[in-house]
Amino acid sequence: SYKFWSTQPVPQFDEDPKLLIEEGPLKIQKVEDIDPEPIPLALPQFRWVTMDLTNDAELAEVEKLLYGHYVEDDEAMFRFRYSSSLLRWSLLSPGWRKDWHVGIRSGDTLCAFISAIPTEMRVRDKIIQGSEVNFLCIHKKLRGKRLTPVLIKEITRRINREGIWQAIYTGGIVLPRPVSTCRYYHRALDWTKLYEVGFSPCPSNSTPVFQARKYKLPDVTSTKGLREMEVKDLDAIKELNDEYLKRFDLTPVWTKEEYDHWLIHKDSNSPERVIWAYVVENSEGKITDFFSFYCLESSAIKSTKHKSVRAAYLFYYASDIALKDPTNRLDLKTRLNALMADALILAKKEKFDVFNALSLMDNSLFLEQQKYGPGDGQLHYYLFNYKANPIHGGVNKH
Ligand code: YNC
Repeated sequence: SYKFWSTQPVPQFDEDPKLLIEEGPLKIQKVEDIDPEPIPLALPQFRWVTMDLTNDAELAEVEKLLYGHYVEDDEAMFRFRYSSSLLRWSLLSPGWRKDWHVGIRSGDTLCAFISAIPTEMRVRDKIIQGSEVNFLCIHKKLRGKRLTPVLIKEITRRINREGIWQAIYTGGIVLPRPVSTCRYYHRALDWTKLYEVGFSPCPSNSTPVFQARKYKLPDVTSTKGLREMEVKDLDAIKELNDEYLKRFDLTPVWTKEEYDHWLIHKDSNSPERVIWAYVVENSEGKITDFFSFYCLESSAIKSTKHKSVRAAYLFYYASDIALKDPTNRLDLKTRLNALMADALILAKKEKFDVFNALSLMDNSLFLEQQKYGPGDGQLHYYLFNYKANPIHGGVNKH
């Protein structure tokens, strides 16, 4: 019984998911009919605030709220630790709106947050001008008070006021009704640290020494022509990735500016580096492949030995092998394994402890061979105000 979600324009669990349906919006509205006033807050000490994330002090407040109260694993051993650089990358993307960085203050203290960024997405053959909702977080002392529906209604109102009616969001919990579900996979880079911090258990038929050896990596990469991506590669990468993504049912549609934002590291605005991207340039100067990963640390809440785990998350990648002959899965498998082996080596060099990937895109072709293991966590993908048939392999998330 989802008291709130049963009232929202999302597919419900009692609707047969196996029936093929015509895909599209569930509810059509007009901007004039959207209330210009904020959703009322029941308690007098609470007030709505719009956070200015270009202001370092306000950004630090969001960072602090998430640091103490954002997503944890089931055993409360780890909590996502979004750095200010990562928040800037995630929330100040092209077209961002200040109005969509929504907080609730109690007195001067920021005690809840929710955000959205604009994004164009493609669901099968249809393009949607939508939004991506993320960083819903309520202070631990204010849980269970039904603040979540208020935050969601307020961000929905602010998005609708801009004439946008669809959203994509993800979560570890089951709500009505996932359009896709993925599993997290983890590949140890520093197995000993992951063991000490309680992330990786030692199998009963193994020893710590054997495990550490199992995950050892070469010192240097092996793909010829592999180098860091640069601004001059943007047009080639856009062309390659746009083509590659056509093979999937749910994808973002990026402008060149968005490729630049999401893939190119900029020294100037991030003290801590967030994104790494590499391309393969062949002897004729053509870009044939690329891959990327971003950095998201987790606080090790219970460890006395380590403060945090530094995780690389596989982001977008593409190979022109998939485009030359779409039926040839074997060559694609060989190529992706070579690329992903190099990604592990580069991430290890950059001092990451673990490499994470989801069961989406073409990842099934390399996860096992690259010694990833399935995690406990599932990630459910949701579309707001859009009915769609089930999709296998969602988009990436950051
Ligand atoms: C969740 N994660 O089911 P029902 S992911 C959505 N997403 O409603 P209360 C959630 N809904 O069942 P609490 C949710 N978690 O009665 C719970 N709910 O229908 C629903 N954790 O509200 C829940 N961040 O305020 C129930 O719950 C109702 O105090 C209960 O707070 C929940 O960012 C939460 O995991 C998650 O900070 C805020 O536990 C809190 O327990 C917390 O009494 C740690 O709420 C951090 C955490 C979630 C990360 C994320 C994506 C959010 C998507 C939100 C939906 C967006 C819809 C699209 C809007 C735009 C539309 C357009 C156009």
